[in-house]
Amino acid sequence: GKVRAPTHIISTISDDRGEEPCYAGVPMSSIVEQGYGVGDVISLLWFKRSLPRYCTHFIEICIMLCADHGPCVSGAHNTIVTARAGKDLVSSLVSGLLTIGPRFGGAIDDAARYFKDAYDRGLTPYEFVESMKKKGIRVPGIGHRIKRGDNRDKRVELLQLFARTHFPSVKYMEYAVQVETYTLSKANNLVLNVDGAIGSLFLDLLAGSGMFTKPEIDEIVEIGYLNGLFVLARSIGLIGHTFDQKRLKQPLYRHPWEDVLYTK
Ligand code: Q5B
Repeated sequence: GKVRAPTHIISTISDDRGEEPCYAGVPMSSIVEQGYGVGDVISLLWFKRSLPRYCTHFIEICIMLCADHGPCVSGAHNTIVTARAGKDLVSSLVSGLLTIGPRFGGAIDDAARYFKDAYDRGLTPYEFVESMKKKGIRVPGIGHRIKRGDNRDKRVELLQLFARTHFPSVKYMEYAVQVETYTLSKANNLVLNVDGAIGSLFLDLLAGSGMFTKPEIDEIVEIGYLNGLFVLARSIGLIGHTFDQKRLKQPLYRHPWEDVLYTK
């Protein structure tokens, strides 16, 4: 019989060999006709399945809430400086994206990993936070430059409200809130931040929706899908900052000498 030559690439999420491209087996015409949104498309292309509406709505809320946070945060700052150096859209975008990491916007996966491990092992918030301190690791998803115990992050409150209303269970988020109560007793800036809220709530989505097996959840957390939400969302804002600088015809940026401490 025929022998199939081994392929160089294996792909399982999309297929464009037919009359129309399919995302996880769903043709584009169905996506449009069924009124799917970007949350559904993310579900198909990232998780290879259609998720219930409350889950896709939650994904869309994450995207909308993380789209931008003003010009002063690391990503926007880099993008603005790059655009003002006369670089193109893609260069300006990626220079901002490259700042996303463990301190800025890229703590969602680690927040999910550490909160899941601590909750599943039955650690009290005290045991969890103090064990992290002993290891010299900052608790991912905790702490913010400007948000405080008496000036909470509205995004976190909105995500929590949505989940408490629509999710079958919010056990991981409630655990993260208990961790926050403990960290706030140490310092007023150690609030549950947007990365920690998304990380813990996505654990609740994965565990409570009934759409994922336990090994699938472990794989998603281990591979680290969730920083993708921030990367995707913040790209919207970074593209906006690029257009803004070009529209305003801003000149080359040079940091003022007065704002540098020159020392030997
Ligand atoms: N301390 C976020 O730090 C920040 C601690 C901690 C234990 C912690 C810090 C942190 C974990 C990573 C994380 C996501 C770097 C943040 C985001 C998106 C954003 C951004 C925006 C947007 C802030 C002062 C004292 C020190 C530290 C201790 C701090 N964090 N201890 N666990 N997690 N968090 N990142 O203010 O004794 O003096 O040495 O790394 O979740 O990125 O809006 O800006 O949408 O764009 O620079 O929201 O919390 O504070 O470094 O001076 O620390 O607190 O050990 O103690 P800060 P530091 P000590 S959301």
